[in-house]
Amino acid sequence: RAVQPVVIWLTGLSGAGKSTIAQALIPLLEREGHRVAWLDGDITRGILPKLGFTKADRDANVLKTGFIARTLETHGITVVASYISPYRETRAKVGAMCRHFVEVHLNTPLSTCEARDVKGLYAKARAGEIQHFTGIDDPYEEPEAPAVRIDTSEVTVAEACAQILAKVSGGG
Ligand code: GGZ
Repeated sequence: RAVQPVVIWLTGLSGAGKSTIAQALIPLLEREGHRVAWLDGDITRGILPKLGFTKADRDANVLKTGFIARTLETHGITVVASYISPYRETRAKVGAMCRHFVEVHLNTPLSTCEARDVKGLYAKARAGEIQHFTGIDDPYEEPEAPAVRIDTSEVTVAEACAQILAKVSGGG
């Protein structure tokens, strides 16, 4: 019997570990029989017209992604989406669109994300070279009741994936 598709939505600050966990999760889901599509903010943002980081642009980015996720889910594809998606209400709209939605909050502390600074963006934001950077001078509204909350400064990638898989297999 085919496994039930699911939309796994990873939200959190830049550097919280969204893309890393998404990539680690995909083969594990595939092993359980899911066909998986990965939608990542940093990649889909390149699709024209290019969106910026105002609330309107972030909402458009997230809602369009939600529509794609829902469409894929309808056709039997499990989706792993990794987006900062900073606005609670917008995430809720996406959650309501999807049939089986698992919200995962990576609540890695800002201090850890900033220390990692993989792309040097936090340094630029602190220097005022980038404006409206999430966590620095732009908001991040934490989920109130996510299916899973993971601080990637405290658990390994494998442990984080296991926690998410437990929710997926358990019906969200
Ligand atoms: C936040 C920014 C910004 C600003 C560029 N604020 O960690 P990254 O680098 O590789 O991925 C982040 C990406 C954010 O895209 P999302 O589509 O996930 O954002 S949202 O859901 O809010 O629409 C980050 C980089 O772009 N980046 N400028 N000002 N992140």
